[in-house]
Amino acid sequence: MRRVASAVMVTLLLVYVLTLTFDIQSGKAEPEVYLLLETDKSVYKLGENVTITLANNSDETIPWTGRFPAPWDIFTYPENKCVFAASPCFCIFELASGENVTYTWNQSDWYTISPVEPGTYEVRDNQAWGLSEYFKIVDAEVVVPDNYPTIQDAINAANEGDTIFVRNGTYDEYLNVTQSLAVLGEDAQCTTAIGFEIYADNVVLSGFTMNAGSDVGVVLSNSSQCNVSNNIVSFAAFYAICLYQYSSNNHIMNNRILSSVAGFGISLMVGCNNNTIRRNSISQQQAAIYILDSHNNTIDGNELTDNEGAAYIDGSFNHIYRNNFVNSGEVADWGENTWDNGCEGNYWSNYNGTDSDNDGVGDTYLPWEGVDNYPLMNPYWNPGDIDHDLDVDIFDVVRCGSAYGSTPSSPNWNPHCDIAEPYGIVDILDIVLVAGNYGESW
Ligand SMILES: [Ca+2]
Ligand SMILES: [Ca+2]
Ligand SMILES: [Ca+2]
Repeated sequence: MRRVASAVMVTLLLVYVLTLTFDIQSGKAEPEVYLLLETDKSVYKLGENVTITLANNSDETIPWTGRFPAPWDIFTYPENKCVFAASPCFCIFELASGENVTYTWNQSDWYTISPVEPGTYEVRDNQAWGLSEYFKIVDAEVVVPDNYPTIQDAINAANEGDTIFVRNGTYDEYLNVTQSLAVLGEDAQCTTAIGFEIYADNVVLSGFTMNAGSDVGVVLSNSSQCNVSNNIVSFAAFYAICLYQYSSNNHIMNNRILSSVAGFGISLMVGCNNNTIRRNSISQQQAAIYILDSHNNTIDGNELTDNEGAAYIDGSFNHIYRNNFVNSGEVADWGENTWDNGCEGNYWSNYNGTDSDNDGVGDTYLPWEGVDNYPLMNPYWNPGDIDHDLDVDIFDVVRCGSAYGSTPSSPNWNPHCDIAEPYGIVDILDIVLVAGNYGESW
């Protein structure tokens, strides 16, 4: 009875959330005018001025229709706390064709009258035009090239734990990091180096393009608890990102690895355990994933496209699931590894089995490629797509609603619905994640 009552409550809540979503969507002004909201940089040093420009690129004069008089506010992201709001920063009531207004924000929180914290911020128009731009504020002790002309000079001069912020530019340097540092490029598309060798724990490397050539893009050796994320390895002849030896508990996330001559995308060599390889995209490699004598690593949510070999694995107890292997050759698994999370495996573009119970997981030709007992019928793309049919709709909501409150021992348990922490229970946070993605399609 209690479960029925809570299911009814969840359904009511969902209807409310969905109605809200529709209201917001229908109430939103269509972008009939061509306005541009921009910041002058994507990453700022703490305390540096942020210049925000609103430009009218249309043929018509645009009047402000909403609140007086500022056309935008600044929020923390993702907390969405306002740090700068409609105060009389501009006294303008219209913007003529071809005109723009700029405002320089000194990173002061207008409510607390104190400097804001480092983090991600969003500047968003308050006239319902749907304009929004994100920027980052980093707490960097050292800026390249402002303080040092080369990245290596900055690394050598830095103290343990410092953050080095590297502005856009091409740095013809192959870098050695031998102490705990954060090295942050301004914009991965525009901050280029040859590659990085890391020989220290707790290193953060983010925001670079590695044009590695005959060198390795990023190599970690005896390095643990490092975070290598949001980088592009545009060309590496042999190894793009390589955990070479005794490097454990690292996060390798959101990197993009592009074509190479005969290379390996992400490699884990000797004694590299408990690493997380998540949401990277890897294309045109001899082998996208290569694991040698390494254990307990998690490889999930990666996009592997047009590789000669999908994965060569000579290690055990690794977890490989929710990856999309698109046109990506053979799999060789010489160890004892898990290719699913208990209910979902990977998507294989060559899988031609059938799904008789319509849960989005194939039921024939198992295990696919000799490894995957739960091959997905469609690419993995959105946690809210419970039935893996490439949209988040009422069927996904209903599946989650009927599993509400369940744990693995419950009769209505559906592991597909357990998409948000805490895992092991389908609760309101799982429902909220589905509702938050409602209406999305692939
Ligand atoms: Ca099935
Ligand atoms: Ca769906
Ligand atoms: Ca959960």
